[in-house]
Amino acid sequence: MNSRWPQLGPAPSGPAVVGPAVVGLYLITPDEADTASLLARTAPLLTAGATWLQYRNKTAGDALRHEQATALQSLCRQAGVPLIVNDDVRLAKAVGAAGVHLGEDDGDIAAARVLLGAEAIIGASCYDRLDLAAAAVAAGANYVAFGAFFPTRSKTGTRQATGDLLSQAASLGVPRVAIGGITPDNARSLIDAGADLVAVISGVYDAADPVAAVHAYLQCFAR
Ligand code: TZP
Ligand code: MG
Repeated sequence: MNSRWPQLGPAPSGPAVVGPAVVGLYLITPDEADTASLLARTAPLLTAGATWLQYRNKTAGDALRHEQATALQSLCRQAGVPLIVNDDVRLAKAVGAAGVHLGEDDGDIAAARVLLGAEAIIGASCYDRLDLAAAAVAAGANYVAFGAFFPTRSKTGTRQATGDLLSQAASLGVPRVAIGGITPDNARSLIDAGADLVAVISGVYDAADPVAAVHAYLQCFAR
């Protein structure tokens, strides 16, 4: 049983033992070169109610990524929000992040579990494929992400995911994350299809009022 994040469920390499209970907004950082600005933009969004924060920066070099991940880890610890590092399990380990998010070219999930330990949050990009999600959970992932669901300008070369993937993935017993072009206006359709978390970059960070945008996403989960 996962003691630090008990709601996440699965044994590191076995079937889920607790149902998915994490819900809400999975906020992902934009490519921001200015660390002070990144922190200033992100801090109020954590206070506003983001469930998890993912540090993602596709344009920064190693030194800047380390600086930013370290700073965000401090911010997240203060806010009580788990920080998940995109792409890089060694960076996640180095800064003491809560977990890592791995795509199909980012390394082995089982190896990440060994490096980060049983309590880490390890998520996998599964694009438009249920078989990848099943394999990820079998390897020790404790959430799976599908997308893109809608057109996005934040990533190129995305694959089109559909809502039935979210409902089919319920049997995996881990939280299901939906990503890609999600707005407060279309999030509800994905939540209704089974998304436990909606992962968002531009819908929050590019909003005229990012804190209000966080609230609008969270409102989509209200029944
Ligand atoms: N993976 C699939 S779509 C996407 C990622 C990282 C980008 C999501 O960004 P946005 O701005 O919320 O569409
Ligand atoms: Mg990746």
